[in-house]
Order: sequence, then C-alpha cells, then structure tokens
Amino acid sequence: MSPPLITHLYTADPSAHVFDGKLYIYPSHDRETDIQFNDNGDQYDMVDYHVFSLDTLDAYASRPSPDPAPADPPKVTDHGVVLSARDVPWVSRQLWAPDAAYRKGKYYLYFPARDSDSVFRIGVAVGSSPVGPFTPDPDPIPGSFSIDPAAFVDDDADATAYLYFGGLWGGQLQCYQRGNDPSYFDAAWLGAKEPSGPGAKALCPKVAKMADDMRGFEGPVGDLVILDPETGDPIRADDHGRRFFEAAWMHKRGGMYYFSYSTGDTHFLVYAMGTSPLGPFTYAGRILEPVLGWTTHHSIVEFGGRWWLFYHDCELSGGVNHLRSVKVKEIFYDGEGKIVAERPGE
Ligand code: FUB
Repeated sequence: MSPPLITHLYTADPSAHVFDGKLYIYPSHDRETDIQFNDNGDQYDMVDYHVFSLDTLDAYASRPSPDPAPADPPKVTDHGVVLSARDVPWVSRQLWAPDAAYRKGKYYLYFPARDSDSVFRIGVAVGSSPVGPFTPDPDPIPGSFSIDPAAFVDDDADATAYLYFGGLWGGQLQCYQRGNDPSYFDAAWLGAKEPSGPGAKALCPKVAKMADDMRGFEGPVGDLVILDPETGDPIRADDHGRRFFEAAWMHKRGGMYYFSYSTGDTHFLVYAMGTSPLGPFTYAGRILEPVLGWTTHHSIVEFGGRWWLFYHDCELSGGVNHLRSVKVKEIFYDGEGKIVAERPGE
C-alpha cells in the first residue's frame, strides 16, 4: 500500500497534471465537521482548494509487493489556498472534486459546488500560473450541472478541449433524466438515488466541448455512452460493479482514449476505452479495488516516463470517510493497451 503523499492536511479527489515538466496536484481539501455521514454526501463540506507540486515521483516507482514506504520521499510543495468558497459569488457550500487545465497560455481551475438553491453546478476560475491565483467567473458555467468536472485538452492542432462531469446520489445526476440542461432539473429525484429495474440503462456521464475561451461550452452537453463488451449494449443501471457513478477522468495513450471513473457504492475504479473523446467507450476493466473509506476517486497521468495513478483513501484518518488523503502508485499497460497493476512480464 502506498503511503499518503500529503500529511499536513486531508486531501482527496486528486487531479494530477504535468505543466512545464512539473507535476501538479489539484485535490479537494477535506476538513473536519460534525455533519453526520449520509448518502447525500453532506459531510463532505469543503471550503477551499490548495495546489501541490512535486519535481519527481521516482521514489514511488513500483517495487515488489508489499510496497514499502519510500525511504526518501520527494518533497511536496503546498502552494497554499488558491480559491475559497467565499470568493465565488454563486457558491453556497461544498467545494467538491476540482480539475485544472492549461490551454493557449492560461490555466483554468474547474470546480463543482452547490449554488444558492443547493443545486450543484460547475464553476471556472482563470489564472496565468498553475498555482494561481485563480479568478473565478461570477456565475457557474452556463449549461453545467452535477459534479466532478474533468478537463481534457487533446493533442490535435487546435488543442480541442472537453469537460466531462457528473455524479450520482449526492452529485444529483439522477435529477437530469429529462435532458442535459440545468432547466431540466427534477427535484423529485433528490432523495432517490438512480433508476433501477429491468430495462433501465445506466445514467451516462456527461461531456461538452469547451469554447475557445475555456469558460463555457461550445454546443450542447452530450451523454458519454459506455458499452458492455459482451453485448455491445449500454451498461445497465443495475450493473453496479461497472456503471458510472462519479469521478470522471480522461487520458490518452497511443492514440487511444481512456475514460475512467468510480462505481460508487461498489467502490471500484474502472475504465473504458474508445477511439473518440466523445465516445462511445467500451468497458475494459478495473484499475483499483476498494480502498479504506467510502469514496474512491483518481487521475492518471504520464510523468517522468512512467504512468501514475493518483487516488485517495482514509488510512491517515484511521478510516473517517470524509477525511481522506492522496496517494500515488505506478500503473502499466499490456500489449493490447489494457491497464494492468504489475509491469507485464513480471
Ligand atoms: O470529495 C467530494 C466527493 O466525494 C467528490 O466530488 C466525489 O468524487 C467523491 O470523491
């Protein structure tokens, strides 16, 4: 088991990126509250974001199991608070899992939070450095809803950018079954969790192409369809071991797009593969088995010639679900491009 990367704060939902040869982590900043645990996630009551950076991860490169703590862990720099809920006019509470992107000279911090009606929306803040300061737009991204934004900038000539998002239960994705627009919000589904029963298709994660200024969507929000490799049909709602729950992430390797996510109440990190960033994707397998704690959330990034899985668990807090800490482990790919835990051939 990997050791916590950051120990002076509780951190979760790590979105890792390499900017200018340095590794940056954009996590949630967990804090202690006396809010009782519930399936709505009210106990995840975060109020700000820090950014962290590292120059190397070599000490965490995979070694024979069980993986001991590195003898000489790299220094993790905490760049301090880069955005607070009180600085964002539309936010009422709960700064959940963020992500960041760089495109055409600017850095963007994307974040979900509840608005004054307690409805989750997604905001954006803009800066000229990967460690901020980030200036938030005064309103949420028009057309955005639910949680867990993941930004992906493709390697094409125009650096086409996409935002993936969505999360069930407390993340409110089930409230948008009438359409992918905030105006279709259906409060009747707030207490309910998700559709179920014979014939019910899993609710899809959402994807939107970003406008050139990265502060709005260009065109409508679409469904990101995940297919069952056996039947070729969309994954069913009752397939809780494989259906999308939250924690979207996109990465690209060797021309192949990898969409990864959490299965929520079954606590797996899984992935699907496709040839277009807009899908469809075909379910391809598990990346991580359940960790200590209810939530599981991650990012995947190439750094220093290796591929890394950033994730979190609750080891540092002794198992308190809303006090998590970020970890990292090396991952590998087999000859077919499938993600594997051990270096092929070992
Ligand atoms: O950190 C709050 C929420 O918990 C995130 O938005 C979810 O992905 C889960 O990790």
